[in-house]
Amino acid sequence: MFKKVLVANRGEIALRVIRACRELGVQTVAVYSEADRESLHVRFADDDVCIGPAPARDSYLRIPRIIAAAEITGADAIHPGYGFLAENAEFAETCAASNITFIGPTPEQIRLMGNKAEARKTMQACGVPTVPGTPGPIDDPDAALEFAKSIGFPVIIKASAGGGGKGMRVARDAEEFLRSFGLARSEALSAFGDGDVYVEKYLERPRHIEFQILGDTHGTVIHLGERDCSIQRRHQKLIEEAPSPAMTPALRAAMGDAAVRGAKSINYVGAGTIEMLLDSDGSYYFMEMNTRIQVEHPVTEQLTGVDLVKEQIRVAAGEPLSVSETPELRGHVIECRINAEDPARGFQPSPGRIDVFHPPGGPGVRLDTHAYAGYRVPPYYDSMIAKLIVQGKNRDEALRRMVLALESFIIEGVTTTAPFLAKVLEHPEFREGNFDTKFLERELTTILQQPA
Ligand code: MV4
Repeated sequence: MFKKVLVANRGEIALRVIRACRELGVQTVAVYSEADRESLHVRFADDDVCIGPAPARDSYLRIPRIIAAAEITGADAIHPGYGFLAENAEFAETCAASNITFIGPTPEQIRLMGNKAEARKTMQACGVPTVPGTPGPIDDPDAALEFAKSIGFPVIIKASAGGGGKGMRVARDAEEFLRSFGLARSEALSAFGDGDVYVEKYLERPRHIEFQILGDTHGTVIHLGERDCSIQRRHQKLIEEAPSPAMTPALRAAMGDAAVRGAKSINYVGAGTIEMLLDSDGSYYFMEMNTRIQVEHPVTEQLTGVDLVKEQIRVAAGEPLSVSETPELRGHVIECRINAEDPARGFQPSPGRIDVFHPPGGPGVRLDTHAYAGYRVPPYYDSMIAKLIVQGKNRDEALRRMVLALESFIIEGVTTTAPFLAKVLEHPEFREGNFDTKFLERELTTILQQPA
């Protein structure tokens, strides 16, 4: 096992990783920007190093500074958390070159899945269904248009180097396609330094279903069930739950098999997520693979009883997974991401001092947060201040517990999305489990107009 792990992140995930290290008897190092000096991850770690000014590009994204912090403190491994450098193949390579274990998959696996067109090909090669689309990147507008006509409109143009909704454009006819195609290519080039795009049939109202994967260096790859992440706004997930209300045991077996087959085909090591689209007719397609621990991982932890962050650390140290098959899925789990944002003002960030902080509790309630009374939410990073995770014996009990937990969560000083989330949970279509990736966009004004 490692002696000392450097946590290359901030906020709630840095705390989450420090806790897992503690349980494993591993020492920890926090790195922090000048804006995070007062953060809990700095206080909870055994050692801490300031790595630069507030902007992430000058601190949390600076590879040489993080490597130097590990060397100075004698850390033998680095956990990247999510975001920042978590899916940066060059960072994983630099760790290896410095004799530091990167807690995650190999640089090759990160790079392969980071290219969404290559990831599609890899999945097709092992029989995982993908949305009908071009065999790879396509650069000639006329050839691309001919292809779009052959599969039929609407289509979606996606950047190979994109992902998570960045660099996507939907086209509903030939004229719009030609306009969007050129724009998509130049946007991809300026955003990612790679102008490659590919074209897929656009599914109008799919559900976003993702499978949690764990692999070890001994050849075991398993899935831990799905999460339904269809409740999103501008590609930011707001609510995640498991099991998916759209799932059946037979569909889970088929989709889970496909996810494991895909991960096995690249000898995947560590925690990863296979994102799929589930169409209203029950057909499902691989969309992309995330090679990191995800924000919503606690949903799966509560449903299965498996500590995913401890598994990541064990696997990186060469140990076998502590579970060899999909565990029993226990009841129903929902997660709400609580952001310091004002829904009434277009979800504008609401940074500042949290004056009062009274967290909810009770049976089946978990709160992953770095916030406390007196904490100042900095304006430099994403605005998530807490993840509220609630479990019940079934979906109805989990929903009731979540509404009560949101209503009894007292936060003063910053505006949060908690009251908005409670209203989403009370929407009749959400209650019925009848929603898709377009639900929030469609119902936003109705929900905003509801009284609290
Ligand atoms: C799609 C799609 C429909 N058809 N691809 C969004 C994130 C990125 N992983 C890919 N995404 C999508 N890809 C095809 N062929 C729908 C989404 C999608 C989405 C699209 C528009 C608005 C919100 C969305 C939420 C989830 C997924």
